[in-house]
Amino acid sequence: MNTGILSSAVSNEKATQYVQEVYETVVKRNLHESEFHQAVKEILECLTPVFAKQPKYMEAGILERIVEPERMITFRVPWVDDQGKTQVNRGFRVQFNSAIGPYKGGLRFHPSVNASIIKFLGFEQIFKNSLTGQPIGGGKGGSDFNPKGKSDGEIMRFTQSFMTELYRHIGPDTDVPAGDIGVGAREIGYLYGQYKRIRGAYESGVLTGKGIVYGGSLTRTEATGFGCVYFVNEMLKSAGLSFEGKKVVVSGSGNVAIYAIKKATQLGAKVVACSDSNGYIYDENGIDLKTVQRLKEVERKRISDYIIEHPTATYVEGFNKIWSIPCDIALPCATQNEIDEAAAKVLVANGVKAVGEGANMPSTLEAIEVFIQANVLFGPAKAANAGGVAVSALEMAQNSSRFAWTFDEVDDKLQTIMKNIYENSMHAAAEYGCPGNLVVGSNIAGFLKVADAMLAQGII
Ligand code: NDP
Ligand code: 2IT
Repeated sequence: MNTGILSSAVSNEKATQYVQEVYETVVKRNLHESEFHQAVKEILECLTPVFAKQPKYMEAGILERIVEPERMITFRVPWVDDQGKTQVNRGFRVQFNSAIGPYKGGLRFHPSVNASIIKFLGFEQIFKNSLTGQPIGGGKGGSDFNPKGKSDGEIMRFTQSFMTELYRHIGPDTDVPAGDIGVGAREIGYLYGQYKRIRGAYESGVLTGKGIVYGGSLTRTEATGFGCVYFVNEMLKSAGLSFEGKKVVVSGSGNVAIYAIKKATQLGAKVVACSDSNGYIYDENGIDLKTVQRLKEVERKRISDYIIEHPTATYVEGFNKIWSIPCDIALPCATQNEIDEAAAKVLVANGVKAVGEGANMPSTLEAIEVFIQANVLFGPAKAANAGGVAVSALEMAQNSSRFAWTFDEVDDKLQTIMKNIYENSMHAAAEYGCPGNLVVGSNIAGFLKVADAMLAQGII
């Protein structure tokens, strides 16, 4: 299972064999779940030096347990469309690991959602949440429901039906969902309303990403995109660089992409391109974010409409063609596996200096290897996009205290958290023999806290 991510780390035969055996069991037990296999493979390989140095984790079977979700829930979601026809979707919630806190992680509504996607996201979430330094376990959920082209009424009826089953599995101290692809402020509002109605209690902390008027946190909307840029800024600083004057390409045009574009621009960069699942826009004057926000957040239109208002910009059809644009900094903020080996090679050939993953697992294992071999500053997803869930945990803290912080207070905390994640990951990478490798460092730093909690809590 050698992916090439772990070039110089200290390992030994016993640790390598242990990791290999656990990986093979995961593949056998979760047949055809390629995204889940990919996420497990990356993490397990990076952990080999930990088992070599500290066999106690092997002896307690931490790995065998951590790759198996504590619970995986699947359920029917029936709803009636605007034509009066009955529709049925499948709902999921994986409650992966609660060693350090209640399960925490978003909900994704997208037709591609299946058990593999939910499990890869839930598995990543364990280590990401641990990295934030906050007391949150790992979970994820969603549905294969496609929100595109649906009326507000259809979205509400589907979402209410989804919560009518989900409510019995979640709670402020058990499992706290939030948004992800296809689940934003509107969906969280409907989900919260239905939960409150069924439970008959105002449990603010059961969901995060709520509207400000009913218990949401300032800066949560911005947190993932801002946090990703703060993280990349730390990487750039270490190399004596900054965002000032840099040419940036951001994929996607959803929640993460929009606020990554905003912060990168505030720090002096020029963001020349962004995309949706159909194609990308290129504007050499720098993307006009107000137009993108109105098109995607309010009118829910295609990104191609940008050129109607900005005729000097160009639109190119095709999902991941955006990586052929020469840039200094690439921020993939759309979806998994959007940068493959070929795209990574083109980015490197075009002189990319830094890549910050705003999306979850946007680079394939082969693409990551290309970046690492080329000494590109590489910020892996579970570190670079942890700002969203970190501010979600701050939202939970505010809900528990029945108190709200200002935008700047939350933003300051977010900046500190992103800096800590960077430093802790760099430290772990150096300690385990891969200095500067943030993929190895973030996996190890995220793992150790969860593993120690699992050790302390016995075989459960
Ligand atoms: P949104 O739904 O707001 O936006 C998603 C964007 O990515 C849209 O531009 C969408 O295009 C595009 N996209 C989605 N799925 C695909 C696909 N299968 N193929 C091509 N393009 C696609 O989601 P978010 O911005 O919230 O999420 C983006 C990424 O960031 C995801 O990987 C998510 O897991 C991750 N993330 C999100 C966090 C958050 O707080 N929201 C936190 C941490 C990570 P289109 O409009 O055409 O669908
Ligand atoms: O992938 C992620 O970290 C998210 N979608 C955010 C999760 C959260 O609970 O805020």
